[in-house]
Amino acid sequence: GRQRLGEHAWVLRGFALPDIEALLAGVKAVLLAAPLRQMHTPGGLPMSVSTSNCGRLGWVSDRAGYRYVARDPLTGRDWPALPAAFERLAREAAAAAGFDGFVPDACLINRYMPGARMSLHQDRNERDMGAPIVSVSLGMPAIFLFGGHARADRATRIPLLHGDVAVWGGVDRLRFHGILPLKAVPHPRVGERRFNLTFRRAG
Ligand code: MD5
Ligand code: FE
Repeated sequence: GRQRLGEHAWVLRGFALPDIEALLAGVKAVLLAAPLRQMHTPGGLPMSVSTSNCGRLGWVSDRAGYRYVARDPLTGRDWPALPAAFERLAREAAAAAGFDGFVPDACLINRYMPGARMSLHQDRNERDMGAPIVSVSLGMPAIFLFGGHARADRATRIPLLHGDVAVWGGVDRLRFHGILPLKAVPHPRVGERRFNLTFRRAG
């Protein structure tokens, strides 16, 4: 089913389930070439999620700020290519939410262990604000905070489960959002962790 969160924001329940094994194999392959690492906020604090990327551009954060770069600062190499299953899922999910022709050039992989969280923020480092963002949840459940256009706006709590895909664009693209601290509820296939794949048009 499709659950509408906003004018241009949808959760596609279980949309990724038919492709789960290909997605998990893709995550494994990407993380072998570009290992998970803890990024730091521009203020110097370590984030509680661990992160890597694939695609032409990857999101990084350090004392110099948030930005997209073509090379992994840890290895000095280009980020691994988007696995074919990633690209297809992102395109099909975007189309199912009304965004035809989405071709992502960046996939951020966030790994949440129990207790990890993401505080309320906006995604505003992408050049093309006309393109949607597609987010795929794998593993342990999370509670997503879907806020408004001001930080102080009340946020709705949305559970995101293994295989759910969320798509945001248009007037909903710049909403504040976050993830509450994860509870330790081991997932039978993925274990005590959650992966989130976030597909963007960054360049
Ligand atoms: C996550 N990641 O579960 C989330 C899912 C990030 C991040 O937020 O920046 O790495 S992405 C959900 C999202 C993206 C853009 C807009 C909105 C939600 N929204 O308007 O609610 O690791
Ligand atoms: Fe975000």
